Amino acid sequence: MVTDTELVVLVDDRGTPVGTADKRIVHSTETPLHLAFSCHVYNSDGLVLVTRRALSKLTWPGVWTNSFCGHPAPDESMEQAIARRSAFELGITVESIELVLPDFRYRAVDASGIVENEICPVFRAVTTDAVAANPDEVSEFAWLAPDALRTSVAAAPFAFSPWLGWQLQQLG
Ligand SMILES: [Mn+2]
Repeated sequence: MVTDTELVVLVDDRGTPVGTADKRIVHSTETPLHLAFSCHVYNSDGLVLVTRRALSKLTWPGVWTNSFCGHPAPDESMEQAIARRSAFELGITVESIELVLPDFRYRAVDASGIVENEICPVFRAVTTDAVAANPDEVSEFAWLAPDALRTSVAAAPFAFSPWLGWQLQQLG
């Protein structure tokens, strides 16, 4: 029996959990709506961390995006999922976790036709740690002034994940 299956939480239009699915097969050309989060990490200089998704990832390989994302497991809080993914993807601990876009939801199709379809509250957090990126998740990273990131995404939205562009628009 497989015991390391990573489950995602399927939700209805109101965000109510309606079941679970294996993360490895839930993302397809007909991905059902499920629960996720995005996190934007800042350092003590006020710079924001952007990351380039590993080329081995199923969805949006090689695309620059916000610091990290993830899917809370059933019975896992958002804060617990954020702590788990920040350690796993970036080797950092985050503090001062703040919910900044509670109602963010998006559907997007990547270059290979794979769909993301998530209710995806957006958080900001702070770290004082040096990033030690997990190469299975993140191939490169950079710390940017928030204004520089906004300018870059506005000028060349195709060079970034679609959800990052929409999140920055909604954050105003
Ligand atoms: Mn997803």
